Amino acid sequence: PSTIYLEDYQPPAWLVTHTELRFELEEDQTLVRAQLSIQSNPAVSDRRKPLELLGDAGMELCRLSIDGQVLDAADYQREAGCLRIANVPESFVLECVTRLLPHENTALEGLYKSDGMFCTQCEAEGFRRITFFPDRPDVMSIFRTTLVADKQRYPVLLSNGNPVDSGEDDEGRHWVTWDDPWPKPSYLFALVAGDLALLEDQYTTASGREVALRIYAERKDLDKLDYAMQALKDAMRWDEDVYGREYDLDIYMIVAVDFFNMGAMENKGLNIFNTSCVLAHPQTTTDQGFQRVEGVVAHEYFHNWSGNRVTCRDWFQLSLKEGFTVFRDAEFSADMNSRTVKRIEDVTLLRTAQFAEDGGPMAHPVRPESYMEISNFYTLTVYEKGAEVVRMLHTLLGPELFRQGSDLYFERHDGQAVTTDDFVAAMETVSGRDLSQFKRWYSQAGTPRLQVSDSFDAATGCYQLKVRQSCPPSPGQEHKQPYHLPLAVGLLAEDGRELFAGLLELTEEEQVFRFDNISERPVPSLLRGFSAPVKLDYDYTDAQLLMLLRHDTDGFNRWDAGQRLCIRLLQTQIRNHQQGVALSCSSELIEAWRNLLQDASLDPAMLAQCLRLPSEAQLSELAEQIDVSAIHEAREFMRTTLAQVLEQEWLQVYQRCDTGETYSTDAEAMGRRSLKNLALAYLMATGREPWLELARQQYSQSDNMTDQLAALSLVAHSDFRETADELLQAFYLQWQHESLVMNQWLSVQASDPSAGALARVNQLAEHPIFDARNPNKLRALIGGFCGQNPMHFHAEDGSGYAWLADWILRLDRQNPQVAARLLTPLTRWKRHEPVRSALMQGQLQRMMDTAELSADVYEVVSKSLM
Ligand code: B3K
Ligand code: ZN
Repeated sequence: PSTIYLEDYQPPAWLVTHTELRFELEEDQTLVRAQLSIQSNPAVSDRRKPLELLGDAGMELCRLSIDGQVLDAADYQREAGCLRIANVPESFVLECVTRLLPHENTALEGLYKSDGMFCTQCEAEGFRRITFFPDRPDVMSIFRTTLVADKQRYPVLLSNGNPVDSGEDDEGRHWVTWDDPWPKPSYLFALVAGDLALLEDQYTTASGREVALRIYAERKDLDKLDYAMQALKDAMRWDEDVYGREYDLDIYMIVAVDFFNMGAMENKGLNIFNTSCVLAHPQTTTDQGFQRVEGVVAHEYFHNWSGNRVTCRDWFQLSLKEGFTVFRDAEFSADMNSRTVKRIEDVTLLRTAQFAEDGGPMAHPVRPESYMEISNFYTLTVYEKGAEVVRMLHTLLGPELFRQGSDLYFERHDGQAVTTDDFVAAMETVSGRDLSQFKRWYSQAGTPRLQVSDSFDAATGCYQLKVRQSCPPSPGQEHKQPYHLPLAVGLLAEDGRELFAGLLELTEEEQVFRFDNISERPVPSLLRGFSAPVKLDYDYTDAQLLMLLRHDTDGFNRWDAGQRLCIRLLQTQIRNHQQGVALSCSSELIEAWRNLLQDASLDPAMLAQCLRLPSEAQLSELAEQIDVSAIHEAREFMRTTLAQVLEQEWLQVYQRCDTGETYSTDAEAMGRRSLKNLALAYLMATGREPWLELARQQYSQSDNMTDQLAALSLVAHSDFRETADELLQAFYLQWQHESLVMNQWLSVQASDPSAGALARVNQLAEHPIFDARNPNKLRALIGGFCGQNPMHFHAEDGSGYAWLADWILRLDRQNPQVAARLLTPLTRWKRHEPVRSALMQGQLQRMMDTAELSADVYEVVSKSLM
């Protein structure tokens, strides 16, 4: 596979003003007739360039004509992925007929079938699997689409925009024509054909436009659509209130499909969603699931402006729409639920997975400079770090200027395909600030580190903070320039009084900030709210962290102080384990936790966050060199100790939160459930029988999936094997017809740390509910084992690594995108201790030596081995 570079970007020589498509959808084939109104791009001087259309090498071309004149094979050249026609007029209509085999499309890109219905996924480069087209986001076209299909099998025929015509013939087929008035890139094209049930609602926009809201799903899932509908209406209102953005078509549609490579897709007016991100019902969906549905529905809706009306010039600019939209959906969720808890969750993901990506072989800037396969760049860096970059702009400018900047951005670029520079330029215009140094966040990869030290002169009342910033090398970037970043800081007195709160701006490699009239030596509360995506070192004493945990006025930093303390203690125990020293747990931590547990005034959701130990994945990210067993043993030791010593307190918390209320998804009820289930987890960690009974009772008496699944997974992961098998079997019998619940059943077992895990996952792979063509099932089983079961995936004999490599090689022929994604755990091989590191490398090498890897897997494997 070849590498594409940002610096090679050239504007398109040819534009497509109108695109007319006709799909004849049949069981054994689909014929696509495309009529493209093409004209040379007036902005590009070299008009004699040949016309180049992109089209997948495997796609069958049946007919090609220009202005009605059929071309024969001598009139064009077709080579790997490209169709070239020389000597075309300045403007013309190209007609092209292709034959597709959607039922054989297992890559789930382009037109494919999911459980008997037709659907599409075109971002990033799927449209070229449907017809020949300049399939790049800076070619925007007006689409008119006709779908023809058997009326009985496919009563519902959908595409972007509004239905403008329909009819039927006397052979049982019917057709519908859809018109989308907004010019759009081909990646936003979509169609759906199937036998679907519908939940309908209405929304009136701020300016009075009536919008029909339609969510389609299989009939059996009709009762699981209300929550998504409410989330959609909330998101529409929020975008009007917070960004002044209204919806711009008469219909907004969401379709739920079971076979989908990612979460969802923002196709204009016709979002297509993974069922896991739209279906929600208290009995089958956990609280986390509900929140994901709310967040993803909002995310895709927000793309209508940040992505669709203003889109990306090229795929290097992906974070222009993704980073901004993730920031928007995070703020929406923060407004709908608990702001601090949402922030804690997002930062935990960033610190665990994005920091790991930043420190690994696939590290890339928020705006990458090159790629082999763009699908590999839908990453935590582009999405989550990209959102942090937008958040920093919001922090630096303040909410009012930021809003002015976003208004200007949408106004300047409506209907255009633009760059991250254009986004920042709008922010510069409204603020009058020079953000050129800030833009290094887009071009430099790696996680910056801040080293902070301080001094206090009691005689003069002068306190100084010295901040040094650095950023480690990343592939292709040896040396980094200093970043411009907002550092939110508070200074607290010993008794918790706040002596100062404000925002510092860091621009130099080393900078000293001076505070006068400080009455006593303060404890600094640094990087409040995680104001920049960096690692921060300051040499806190345990006592200072305990003080911050008790008194910090910044909720995020209160939590973070507790985490820092735990991490430090855990790191000591990891070392002890490695050196054969007996493990111990500090009495200060136990007392601090006892205080937290007894303080009934604390918000349960926050309390649950504070009492959760950092995950093994996060401890791995922080380790100099990853020692999977030492990390596991140290964390288990700490967990069990806290469980045993505070057993009575955990029970009281459990009882306090077990209110018997009927299920509701409001933030407080969710907070109580999360604390209750955390308490149950600690009780179970004592290994004592009464708590098994309590868990079993919760399992059988709960009226919702959150409590049921929490109890199930605690029992399933315990040493009480008999009860574990019993509940797993009961759960299976109860939910075998709910595909999404069965995914949970698979992941609970795949992540079970008890002996024999590999044999268990192998058995599950043969189970009738498992389907190796369904990405959700693959993520549950393979992702669950390799990502959630470290002790077994990293078994010392290398069996886990070989198992994953076997799967990757098998899946690569079927679905390269999913295969490349599942590969992630192996890419971290250099970070592990020598024995495992060599075993992981061995499996990567084995894949590398296999002929015919997809571009997706090849890119990840080859870069990992470099
Ligand atoms: N834009 C899509 C992601 C498409 C991924 C293609 N491999 C979903 C989203 O971010 O909203
Ligand atoms: Zn997105």
